Amino acid sequence: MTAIKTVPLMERAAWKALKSHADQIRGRHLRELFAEDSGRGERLTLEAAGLFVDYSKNRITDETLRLLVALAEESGLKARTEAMFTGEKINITENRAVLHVALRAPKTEKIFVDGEDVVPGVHEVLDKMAGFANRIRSGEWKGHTGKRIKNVVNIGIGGSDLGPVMAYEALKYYSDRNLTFRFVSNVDGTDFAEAVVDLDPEETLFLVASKTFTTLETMTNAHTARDWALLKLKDEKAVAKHFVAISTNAKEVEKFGIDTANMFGFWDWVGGRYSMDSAIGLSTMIAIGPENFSELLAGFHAMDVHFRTTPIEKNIPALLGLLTVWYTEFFDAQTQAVLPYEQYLKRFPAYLQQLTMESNGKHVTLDGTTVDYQTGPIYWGEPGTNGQHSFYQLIHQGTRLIPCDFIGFSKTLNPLGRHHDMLMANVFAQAEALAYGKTAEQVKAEGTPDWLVPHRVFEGNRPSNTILAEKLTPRVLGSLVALYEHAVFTQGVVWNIDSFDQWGVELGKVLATKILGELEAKDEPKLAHDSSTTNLIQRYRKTK
Ligand code: G6Q
Repeated sequence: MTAIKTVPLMERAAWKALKSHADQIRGRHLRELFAEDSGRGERLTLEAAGLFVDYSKNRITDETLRLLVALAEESGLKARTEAMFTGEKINITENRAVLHVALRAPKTEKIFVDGEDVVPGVHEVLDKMAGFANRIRSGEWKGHTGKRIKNVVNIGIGGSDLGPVMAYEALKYYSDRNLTFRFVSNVDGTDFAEAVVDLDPEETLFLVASKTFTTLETMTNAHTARDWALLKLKDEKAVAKHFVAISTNAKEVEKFGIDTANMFGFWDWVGGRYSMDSAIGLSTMIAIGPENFSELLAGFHAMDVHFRTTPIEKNIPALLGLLTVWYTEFFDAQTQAVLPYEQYLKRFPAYLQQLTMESNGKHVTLDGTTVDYQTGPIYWGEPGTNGQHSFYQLIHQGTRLIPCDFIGFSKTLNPLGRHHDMLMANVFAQAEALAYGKTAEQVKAEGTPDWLVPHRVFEGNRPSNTILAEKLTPRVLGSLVALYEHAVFTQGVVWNIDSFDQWGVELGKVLATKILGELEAKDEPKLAHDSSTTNLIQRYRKTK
């Protein structure tokens, strides 16, 4: 990759300036910042790719923004962005390009990896997926016994599961309701057992989604699915009609017994957590149809173009990424809440957890030096208004600073009386209350007895972004996911880490293997663990 000269974070001029600037800002209240500038709520907003973002309720001034932009520039954000978009191997620890942006590039674009334009291959797979999805949706594709496919079960884990589940739930409104979709990820047999409990193998299609096609959980579930299907279908030939693979590993797919004609490929430059718009999205395409899937890709692409071409000060993903850096480094924020006021986005926070935490949960810089600052915060959340009745208490009155992203829509997909206005009233009220709080004077003026006043005071000054779109459509979902993808990228550039490897996940893939042998051994195994692990293994062996 291009050698981009990176000065250690804390030695960058903009960082030093931000550090002393933060000392002044910490003492300022959002109430004052709004009072000083009546246009703040209109000025500190941006709009692109179908999303309107109000970032005025952040503990920032124009000077903060100027310094954060300077930090991004000094960190080489623009050059690193170009390196990603042009297929340089920016995932240095795996020596891979990082090209999820190619998955949604129009046919006319050219993106080269090792001298080869990857865009035609992307569209070839998309066309193949569309042909297949249409055959399932129309009933043309029949199961082994001639019955129509009514159930689609995606078997995958991590990046091969979270995107498909999230997208299916998010876009359920647009899905074919004659088809049932299930998602099996956990190696806990309960996951598989419950997913198929009411399904007929003759009408069920399994999508085995695994980039490597070696992941223990997925392969175990896929073999169990094969046994389950063959128990009724009683003919090996049935596998071809009831199993397709989504993978980069044709050899392993063949070994499993899936005809590679029924394999949908992708490439090593697509990271698992960045793969929902690759063939990994086949379940999404079957659910919502190829046209809606193209809309989803168009939304991703619109945000890609915005991110690549817009100056940092007007660039939504860059600014949101920088704000996360601001709170993580200078306000000790440990977490970031994502609060969609949209029931269809119920899996969005879980999806984002992987995207953000697997990407930026790193402790060394690109050159292997241990960082002397914080990196990726913990992302979490639940849909509103549910969360308001549980954990919001801590956000309002707890001792920690938790920046929040509120996500809402002007129009609901399910208009029912006053429901939607009530929902949206809560978004605006929560963000306002977090920013403004309630002073002791206000509480007293309400007639609260003195002893109760401290309990009812809300400090306020709690930052949030509000992201609004007109309606939850496939296109808007694409823009929203791409917004977070590029915000995460921006953070990673400032922190100078590899946002695209996942050695922690790789570790998990091998850790259990040794112990599995010990759990299953017929004779008492010789255990060489610590006394706690040994004791637990022995207890399990006795009681299993
Ligand atoms: C994603 C991670 C991880 C991965 C799963 C599944 O970025 O690498 O979540 O997606 O471990 O891997 P396979 O698709 O290879 O089965």
